[in-house]
Amino acid sequence: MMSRTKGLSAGLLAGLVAAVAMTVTMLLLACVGIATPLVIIGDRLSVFISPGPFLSLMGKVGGYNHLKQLGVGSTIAGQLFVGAIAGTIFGLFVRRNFRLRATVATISIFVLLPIISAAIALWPVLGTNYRGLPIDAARLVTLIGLVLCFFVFERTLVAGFHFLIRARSEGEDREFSPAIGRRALVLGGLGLLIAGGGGAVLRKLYRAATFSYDGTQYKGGIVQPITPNESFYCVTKNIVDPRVNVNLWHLEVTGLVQNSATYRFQDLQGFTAVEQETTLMCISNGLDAGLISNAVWKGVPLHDLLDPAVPVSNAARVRLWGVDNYSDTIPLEKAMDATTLVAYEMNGAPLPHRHGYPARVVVPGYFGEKHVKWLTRIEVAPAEAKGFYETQGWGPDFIVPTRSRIDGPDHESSFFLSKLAGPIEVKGIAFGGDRGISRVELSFDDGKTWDEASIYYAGSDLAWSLWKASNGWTPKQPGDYTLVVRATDGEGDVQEWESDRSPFSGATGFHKIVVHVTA
Ligand SMILES: Nc1nc2c(c(=O)[nH]1)N[C@H]1C(S)=C(S)[C@@H](COP(=O)(O)O)O[C@H]1N2
Ligand SMILES: [Mo]
Repeated sequence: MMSRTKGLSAGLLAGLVAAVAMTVTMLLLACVGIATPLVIIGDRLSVFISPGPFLSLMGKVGGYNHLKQLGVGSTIAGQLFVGAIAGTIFGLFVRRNFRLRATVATISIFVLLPIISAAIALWPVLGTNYRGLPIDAARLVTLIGLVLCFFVFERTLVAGFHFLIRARSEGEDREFSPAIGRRALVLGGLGLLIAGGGGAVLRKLYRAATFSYDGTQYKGGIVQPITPNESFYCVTKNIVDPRVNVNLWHLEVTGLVQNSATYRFQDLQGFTAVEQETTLMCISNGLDAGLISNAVWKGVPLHDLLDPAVPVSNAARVRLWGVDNYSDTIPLEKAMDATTLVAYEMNGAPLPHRHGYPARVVVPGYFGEKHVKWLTRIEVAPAEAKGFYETQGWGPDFIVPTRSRIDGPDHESSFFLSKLAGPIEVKGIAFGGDRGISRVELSFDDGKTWDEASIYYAGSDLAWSLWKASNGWTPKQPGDYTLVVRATDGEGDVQEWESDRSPFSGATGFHKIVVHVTA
């Protein structure tokens, strides 16, 4: 029997190296779009964090991107830690009976047991695939990937441990310590080499990650009636977004329907297409923020896919699934609305990857979350069905309230009366969900008096309008001016601050800016 310390340290080192090898396997799988615990653990856990703590956590770590990095980082650290502990226990145990090549036992403990626990714990998120495999196939592929990862762990642990203690197992007691020391160096070096390779893969993934564009805003002087695709605001829950291979991709219509169906991309293009200008806005868009953009979408009305499926009598909602395992629900009635689309083109181009290629949902008048990207399943569901953010506790109201924003001049900007060549241009946007915009007013005295602004671009009823101060703005005297804008929607309702609205149903109120005018 080898000494306790030797069993312990050999196990610890072998376990650590095995965990490194397993983590690198996961990174390689991630490169080909297979879901691994590195990212789906975060997806699995985030539904348990309600929006309040979620936002404050996000604030503490410095934003969504940092939260995502923290998630991956702690998963990797956790895996290395658990691997090292498992290796140590293995070492302590095997030192008593290491002559046993305990393959059945080690496979049971380090492959079967983890795969069963992972399958149970991660079941709801296993159907994730970043190349666009349909959900059931994705679940199988994710499980196979997990088996591979655990197998790499088990084989590396056993081989590493036996490599370290070989001198002893050959029955040679003398010079055991120097031999194990040298072998430890070799194994540790190998571990570092694998970790280095993993670092290279990690950097490659980092470049492909969403950190560079998640949270992109569209506001200020650059705002045009139609947002160019490259500038369209962007929000994603993912660390690396899907890059769907359209040949692997399917669109399923299932759930509470009489006829389930599966469509390929060409089938979608075979339906009569509609083109529709629609503005999207994120539920977390602040009063002055730019998580809002406008595009012309082309696609198939959702009801053309739901009609032939024939929803059954207890059908009440439609749950829309992305290949990234994101989901959200809309009322069946809204799904049947002629303007709710499965869109595959954006401003005349195929959907860009980050905006949901090959197809996304467009649900006019509802917050951005409902516009599910990388759509792969349309599930007709009962009334209690909930999506990703709904489970977190966002809502209960997902209908966009009327909002408006001043895009110019900038907040806290200064003007010299003496240097003004002409009136100051004051302009911005107004958005009334799917109700349109009928009027925009502007105040230069913090809402005491209001002037009519002119709408110089009236979008469709599903889109924003662009407005400006009719004759520009010529301040009469120096001072600090508070500019406020308010819009009236197509139904005649004036934008207001809704004091009783849940803080997780989107902000209401008015965008104000302060402008300094000096002599
Ligand atoms: N599949 C999937 N769809 C998704 C999301 C996501 O993370 N995954 N994010 C949602 C959110 S919160 C918003 S605001 C919009 C943003 O769409 P955009 O990035 O095309 O502007 O997509 C929604 N659809
Ligand atoms: Mo969003």
